[in-house]
Amino acid sequence: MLSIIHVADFHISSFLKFKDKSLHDLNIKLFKLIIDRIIEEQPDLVLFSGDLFEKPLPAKLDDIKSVMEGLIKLRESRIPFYAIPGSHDMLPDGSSYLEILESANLLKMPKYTIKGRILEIKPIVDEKLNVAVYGIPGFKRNLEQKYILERRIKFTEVDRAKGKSIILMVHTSLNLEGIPQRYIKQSIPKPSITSIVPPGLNVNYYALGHVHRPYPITLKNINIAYPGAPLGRDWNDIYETLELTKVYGRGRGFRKVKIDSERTISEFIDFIDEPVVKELNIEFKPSRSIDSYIRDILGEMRDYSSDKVYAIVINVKAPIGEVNKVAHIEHELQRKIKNFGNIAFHIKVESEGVSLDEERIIALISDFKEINARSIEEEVLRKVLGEEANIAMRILDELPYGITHTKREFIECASSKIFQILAEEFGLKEEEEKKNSIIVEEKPRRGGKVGTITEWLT
Ligand SMILES: [Mn+2]
Repeated sequence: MLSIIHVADFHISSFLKFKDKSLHDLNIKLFKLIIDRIIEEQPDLVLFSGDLFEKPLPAKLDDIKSVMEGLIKLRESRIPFYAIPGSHDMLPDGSSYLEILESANLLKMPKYTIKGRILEIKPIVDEKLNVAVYGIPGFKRNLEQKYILERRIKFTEVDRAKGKSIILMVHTSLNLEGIPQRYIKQSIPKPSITSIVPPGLNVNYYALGHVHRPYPITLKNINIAYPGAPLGRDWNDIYETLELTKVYGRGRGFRKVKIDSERTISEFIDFIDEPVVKELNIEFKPSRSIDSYIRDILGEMRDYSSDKVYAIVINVKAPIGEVNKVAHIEHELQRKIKNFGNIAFHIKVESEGVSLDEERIIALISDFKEINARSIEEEVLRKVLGEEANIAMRILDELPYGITHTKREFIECASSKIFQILAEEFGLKEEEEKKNSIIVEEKPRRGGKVGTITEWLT
């Protein structure tokens, strides 16, 4: 029997705003807690399904150090850590910090290569554990979903993997039954992932990452699951934690997986009880002073223990004329709470049905940016190019992100790719391609008018 701990979405170095510092520090504490818990559990291996860091170039060196120290501890305990990069780990050239950690022997990544239109994935095979682990990383622009939907993924070394326990790690959003609404829009159907597996390979466990809420929460006889994020990356995730505690009476954690020849059992283990998320509701009345609101809020915090981190969601209902008080309250609270060091708060304002929660809007846009950039681009291109938007999208998708390293390489590789695509789309012959390549180089410079793709070609 193979025993596994499945974790994902650490988002180390998130919550970098000064007012969220306690949450940033908590994330590091949780990472260490998880490492210690893993060592206690002594699994055969750890699967990490992407988004180790919030940004591809992590903003705090200290945090990188903490991550390395944790992984060193695992290595000393001889517990292998298999990881794939998530969309947040990936630089535009397709590389990630995980490669540095791999070269320091702190983790192992199932390899992938982009060969033309095909994503080739190669397993890590461990003969002693009798396991083969494949991985599909999370790309920028959700590109992995295109590879999956269009079945452009090739499993290599299938014969070597056959007969072993098979694991497929994927960083993407799947539309699984009962997955929360906030993830549905950007997700792809479940069969799209199960149907890319070549016949003869029986995947024992799909180790997913990207969805921050653990899924499923109570089911155990399931072989496709998200462990969820230990903390998350913004206040949307904090609200989600609140929902987890309120609706399910559960916290966050990881998944314990057991695979034998008969079946796979995987169980969500919640052992994280921080931050303690509290909700305060305040209604603004013209007659009340700012001080009195502050007194009320601080009064609520009086009983908070000093050895736990708290995240307070303050829901403010205010008539439109009173909204200006919110900034004052925020400022005052920050000044007063600073000394505690263990309380982060977030104010949501609702004014006559209009939500003015700036940060929530920004969070939504940034989610949207990450998740739905594709549909925005498509929309814009369709407006500008009409029918030819499809060709433009194809060009964008097939530009050599991830396989070129210098600007020069990129330009050389990109231009030949573009002409190949144009030739295919317009049915041109080689000769004409060459002729047109000259036109494209010269024409856009003149008078600053760039012209459309069809103009270049005619
Ligand atoms: Mn994530």
